Amino acid sequence: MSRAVRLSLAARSSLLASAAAGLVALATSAQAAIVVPTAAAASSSYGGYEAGYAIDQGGNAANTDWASQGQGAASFIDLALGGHYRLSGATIVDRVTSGGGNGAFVGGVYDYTTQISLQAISGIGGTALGAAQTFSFSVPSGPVSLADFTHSLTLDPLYASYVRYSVLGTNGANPGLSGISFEGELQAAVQLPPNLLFNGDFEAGNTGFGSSYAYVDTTGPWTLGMPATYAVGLRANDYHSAWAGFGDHTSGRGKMMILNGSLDPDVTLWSQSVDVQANRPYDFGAWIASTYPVSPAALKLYINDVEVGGFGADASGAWTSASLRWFSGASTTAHLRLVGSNLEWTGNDFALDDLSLRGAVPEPGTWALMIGGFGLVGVCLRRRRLAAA
Ligand SMILES: [Ca+2]
Ligand SMILES: [Ca+2]
Ligand SMILES: [Ca+2]
Repeated sequence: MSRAVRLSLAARSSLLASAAAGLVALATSAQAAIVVPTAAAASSSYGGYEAGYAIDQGGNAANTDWASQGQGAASFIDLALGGHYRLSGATIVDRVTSGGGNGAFVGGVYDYTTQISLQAISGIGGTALGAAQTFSFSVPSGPVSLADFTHSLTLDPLYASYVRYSVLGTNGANPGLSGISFEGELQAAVQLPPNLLFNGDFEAGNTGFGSSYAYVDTTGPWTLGMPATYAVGLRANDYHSAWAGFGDHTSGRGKMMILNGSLDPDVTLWSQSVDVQANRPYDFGAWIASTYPVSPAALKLYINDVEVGGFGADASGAWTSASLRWFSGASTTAHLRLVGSNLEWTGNDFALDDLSLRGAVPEPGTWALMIGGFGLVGVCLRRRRLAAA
């Protein structure tokens, strides 16, 4: 009996940790499995060598590389695991196409990564959690094969929902990764509250949202050359030859909203209305990247014509996240509206992806109720097991 109580307390503290991390624990299990990251975002990427190539699957995945753009030993890539895991091992494949084109094994050992670290982080683009684990490799000599780029690592158990792979040593300017997977046990399935926005990832194309910018349907070297225009596409440089060619935020290979910022204030660049519950906190999330290095965009979010807050783009090709909290008050509808507050012509060019509006995760005061509820589920399962025995 006392043992059951202790287990139950452990389960509760694990739930508390999950809740603190902004995750809702739904179930637990303990089965060792290969864990393939579900999403990746890199510190920088060469066009055609986006972060998604580090986690792609299928026949030619071992020959497709993410390559950092000139960041050398400061390069890193953040990985989402799609759940909370106890990781005991990792298999990494260094990039294999240095000296050739992406998609075919070259085996060039320039850009070879000689030291890395793996560390749990709070989310993609988030903060470090706990200690980093560091590993070193020697540059192979002579004829090379895929095996010379493949490293199997044993981890001190690394508890993580997100992992940062950091390059600490390399003999080239553009290190990267061809592939990465982990071995681990699922600790808790995680599920964020549902995204209330439709087509926030833009994968459905130019649909489900409003904009006072002019929609551009055609690719070309200058089709997004004018202010207050936008497209929904795969790469910014498909619409403006001076812009960067990085992949979308969702998968590195999907669609995003690509915009040339307006010169006029208060022009709606994106809007959508959704139903909400009264008197509840909601979190708006967005990912934004500059498509041109000059004068990064700055945006403001209005909900029901009240300014909620602002966020801005960073460097060209670098996805950064924004999170703004809004209280619904008496409202049962939220009309979200994004406008630009940088009104420059030169620069002020950017991409948006993975917009979301979600009910805020429970506040500390409501954890007790939530955990009490899970405790009851545990009691029911134990009774059923006793009855079966
Ligand atoms: Ca790959
Ligand atoms: Ca997308
Ligand atoms: Ca512009």
